[in-house]
This record gives sequence, C-alpha cells and structure tokens, in this order.
Amino acid sequence: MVIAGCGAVSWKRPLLPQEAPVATVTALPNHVRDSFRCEPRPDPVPDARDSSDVAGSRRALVAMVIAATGPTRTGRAASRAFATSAGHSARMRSSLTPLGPPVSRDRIITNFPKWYTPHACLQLKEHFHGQVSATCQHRNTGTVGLRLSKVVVVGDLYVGKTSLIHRFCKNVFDRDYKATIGVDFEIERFEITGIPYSLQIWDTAGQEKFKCIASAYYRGAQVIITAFDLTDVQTLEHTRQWLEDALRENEPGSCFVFLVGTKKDLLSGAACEQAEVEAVRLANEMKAEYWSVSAKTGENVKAFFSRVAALAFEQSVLQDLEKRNSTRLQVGDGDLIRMEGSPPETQESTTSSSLGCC
Ligand SMILES: Nc1nc2c(ncn2[C@@H]2O[C@H](COP(=O)(O)OP(=O)(O)OP(=O)(O)O)[C@@H](O)[C@H]2O)c(=O)[nH]1
Ligand SMILES: [Mg+2]
Repeated sequence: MVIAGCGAVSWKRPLLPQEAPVATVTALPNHVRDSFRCEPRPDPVPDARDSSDVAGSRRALVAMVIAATGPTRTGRAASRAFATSAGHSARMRSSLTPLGPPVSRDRIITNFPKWYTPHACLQLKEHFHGQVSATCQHRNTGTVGLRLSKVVVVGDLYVGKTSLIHRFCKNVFDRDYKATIGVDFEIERFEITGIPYSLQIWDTAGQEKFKCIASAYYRGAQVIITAFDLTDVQTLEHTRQWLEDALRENEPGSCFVFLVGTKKDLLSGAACEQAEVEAVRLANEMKAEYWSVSAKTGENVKAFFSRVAALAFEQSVLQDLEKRNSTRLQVGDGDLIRMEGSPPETQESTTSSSLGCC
C-alpha cells in the first residue's frame, strides 16, 4: 500500500480491513522518522499553507495513524511500540512535537469552543478543565500531543458527509455528487492550549453495499458523528441505526457522539428551527451534541470541528493524567499499594461518562 505523497489520503478501490496499511516503527521511511524531533515550536504563521509542507507533515502523521489505528494486530503492536518510544522521548523533553509547518492560525484553539445549542450539548462549561489547563501550561501532557483521535462520520448516502469533511479540511465544496467508496480519511492538525493535537477524520460510505467495508473502521473511535440531511427527515430517522452500528464496535461510554444536520443553506430560518426541534429531541435520546451546518456556505463547520477537537483533546489529557497517576506507586494510610497492571477493580476509573461523554 503506497501511502507517501498523500495529501488527502484516498484509495482507488475500497480498502479491506486486512489490507489496511500497516507500518511498523522500524519500517518507517527515513523522511518520516526524521519528521519527529525535539524542538521548540516556531511561531504560527497566518493561514497560508504551503501544500508541499502540508503533504510532508501529513505523511508523517499518516504513518502515525496507520501505526496507531490500523485494524490489524500488527498495526496495534506498532502503535504500542510507537507510544513507548514516544513516551521515552517525551520524558527526555516535554516539548516534543512533530516537525512540520506550524498549524494554521484557524486551527489554534485557546478558549473552550462553545456548543451550538444548550438544549443538546455534551458540556455546558466555557473553560477547559482546570487540571487540563494546568497540565498544558506546564507542557506536561505526556504523549497526548503525539496521538491522533479517531473521528468516524456516519449517515445515509447523499447527506453530505464528504462535503462536510472537505469543507473543513480543504475549504472546498463540490456540488456534484461522488459517492464515497468504502472509506476515506483526512488528518487535521490543531494546536490546543499550546499543545499539538490531531484528528483523524474517517469518512464512510452511506451506500448500503459498502456498509460492511465501512463498519470495519468504526472500532477505536473517540468521536462518532452521525450526519443527516436537514431537508430529508428520513435521514434523521436513520441516524439511530447508524449510531447503534458504530457504538457496537466500541467500548460502551468511550465515544463522544454528535448529531449533525447538514445543508442548512437549503432551509429558511423558520424551517431550520422546525427541523431542529425533532433533531434536538433525538440528540438527547442519543446522548449526543447537536449541530446544524452547511458545507456549501461553510456555516458552523469550523466551529463544529473545533468543538469536536477540544472535547476529544480534553478527554485525552484527562485520561493520560489518570493513567499516569495510577502508575505511581501509592502507599496510603492503609496498606493500599497500586501499580499499573493491578486488577481493574482496584483501579480508580474516570469513565468517559464522568467526563460528560456518552
Ligand atoms: N446545498 C448543499 N448541498 C450539499 C451540502 N453538503 C452536501 N451537499 C450536496 O449533497 C450531495 C451529496 O454530498 P456528499 O458529501 O457526497 O454526500 P455523502 O454523505 O458523502 O454521500 P456518500 O459518500 O454516498 O455516503 C452533493 O451533491 C453535495 O454537493 C450543503 O451543505 N448544501
Ligand atoms: Mg461521501
């Protein structure tokens, strides 16, 4: 599987799970391995993104993605190896960041992005968790800055999943319909409270005939986005089934869920509000956060993905903190001694639900 040179990574034919690109750390090409080094980050530049630089940095990130989330056993082994070596490097210097162009200014998040509607949102708060802010301030986020969070976008065919992703990642809109065949993904880099962070956004096919291919990629999602067309109520009804299928492949309570109404530009304000009533009701049932967007005009697209990135980032940092705390040998007032690897019932767990997740 050739992965070099991919800006947006697309395959010519459906990618079967067993064919998912596999890269081990040792197998990484030199230019990829050289792409990670300990250096202070240069100051961000305005929006202009040199395409060759972007491609270079994406190549490095693609290798991370493949190692981190490939559905094969080898991919997961590579992921562990990568995380271990990354962990050592991170301890050597906390400001380890992937070499590449700085993230564009509109991918820099300093304040916690706001919800779309308080009637269906995952968190009402307006600031990052205190512990997260403190950790980021001390640049003590462990390997979070090197990890990718997997986002899976599902929903009926023609609802605009690809258009939404392309509007955000490439700032383009294509009015001609080209069905997604199987799956595709994009990687988007952010800088959140000074820490680099990346989303790996999986675009899946809505067509029934590709469903079994696409569903093989639901596993390991931190975020599930269920999309429907605001002008087609049937597509809203189907989101329940899409979500069920995606959740079945993931640990209960491990995913943030979003319900997104697309093609907002096709409705008048009043019609949109009417459609949103039912959507918000369903979002609450699904324990999802609701957003209305338009890929055509770009309305709410950036705000939506910023919100996704911030929630996923905060959860990653908190989970990393929890993991690190549990590895510290603890000798309490009693005779409690706790180390990593102790049975789960002895470990404190901060479940996703306690973080405001599904
Ligand atoms: N007016 C308008 N049209 C949109 C919008 N988003 C998508 N479309 C159109 O809707 C059609 C379907 O969009 P896609 O993004 O290809 O749909 P999809 O959900 O990826 O479809 P599959 O890949 O088959 O699952 C295309 O013709 C788009 O141009 C939008 O926000 N506004
Ligand atoms: Mg598509």
